Amino acid sequence: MTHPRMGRNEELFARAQRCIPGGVNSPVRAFRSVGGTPRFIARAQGPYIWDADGRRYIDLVGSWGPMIVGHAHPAVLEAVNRAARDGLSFGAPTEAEVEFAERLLRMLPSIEQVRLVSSGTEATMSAIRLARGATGRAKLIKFEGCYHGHADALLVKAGSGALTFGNPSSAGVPPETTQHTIVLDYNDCEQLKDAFDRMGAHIACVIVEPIAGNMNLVRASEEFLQTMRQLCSRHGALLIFDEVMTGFRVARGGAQSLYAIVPDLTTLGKVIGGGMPLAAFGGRRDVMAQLAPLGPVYQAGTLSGNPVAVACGRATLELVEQPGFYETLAARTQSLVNGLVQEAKEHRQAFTADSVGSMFGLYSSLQVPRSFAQVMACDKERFNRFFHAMLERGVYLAPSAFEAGFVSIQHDEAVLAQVVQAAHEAFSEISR
Ligand code: KE4
Repeated sequence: MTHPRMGRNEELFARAQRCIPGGVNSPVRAFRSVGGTPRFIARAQGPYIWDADGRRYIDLVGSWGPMIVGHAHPAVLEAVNRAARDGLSFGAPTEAEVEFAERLLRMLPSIEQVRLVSSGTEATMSAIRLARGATGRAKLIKFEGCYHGHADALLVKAGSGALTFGNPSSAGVPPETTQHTIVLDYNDCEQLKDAFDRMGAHIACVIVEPIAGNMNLVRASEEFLQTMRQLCSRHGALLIFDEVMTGFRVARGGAQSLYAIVPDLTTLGKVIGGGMPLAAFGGRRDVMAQLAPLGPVYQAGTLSGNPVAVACGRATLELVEQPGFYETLAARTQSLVNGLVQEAKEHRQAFTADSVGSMFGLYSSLQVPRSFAQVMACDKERFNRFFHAMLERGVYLAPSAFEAGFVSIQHDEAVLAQVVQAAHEAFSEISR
């Protein structure tokens, strides 16, 4: 199935670039990694999105994670409309926020208290400030390939040596802002032990994606996370699980339930907002008590706990808590991965795939990567050819070889079979 020449998308992209930097409000949307013109989405429903030319795609990005119940779910829209009719924002506490906070505490027992914010970046930025305030220490450890939003202290690439402090990975971030950020290799226990041996008394926190999704999907080893937990406890540092992507995505209890590790703080976003601006950070009561107005660590937000966003998130979490939701979703995602791997093999294409719950990785490589270096060794050009061959066949993959993909409960077997059929044709095309 090929599509007529693009019209409206190119028109809109040209117009957008005149008034918005790069024509997008978030860089990855610009298709610069895969080339070509980004699709301007006009509407979405269930597993589908439609672009400005009216072309339909099976959506495997799901707004980068939030749309786990599918687009425009009737129950979610009804909840949003009902809340909106009662007003959009009050800048005052509401019962809905209390109920939502109680729901989060019930779903993630490691969270004893929680604060709602409006984006994942705000959640991680606040969690780091809180960790630094609660411990009185400045240093933080993150891992190359993990993304935690765009707060200054986190826009850091690995220094020349593993233990040198991070260098800013963005202009506009003064070196003194990142001088306390140590960047280590993901899944490298020796580097972690070495960092704590040398600086344990100065480390406020370790922040990690317990299953990485921002360098494509890379699973943490049990040993890596257990070592991290032990070292933080021994040295009085706080362990922050950034579950903005994995929370309520990889399992009902997030990645922390899969690894049976109790972090000191957890950050959440995406799924908990159901597509609206809602994120959160929470954890140990003694640590959260350091936050204003109780304690000395300041954090605030005009739209924090916004009633309409909370209604959207609540309706979404009510749906994901239904019996069998995660089991069904994981099984379907596994069947998609199996189908893609099978098609790659049949076409002798060096692709493989992996999934955890309804988050999946598709790698232009013969091995499932377990490190940032292995991800970087993937054949990006080959991925890009496959990406466009799939796009032409009505399947919208993440527009980067280094991003995870997402399946919703509305992607039933018939829809996923269409994805596998498109892959059959796409692999055949790029094999020519
Ligand atoms: P936001 O500020 O984009 O809501 O969340 C930042 C964030 C924090 N932590 C993790 C683990 C995340 O994955 C993210 C955001 N993820 C990207 C997807 N690669 C958002 C997409 C984008 O930047 O447009």
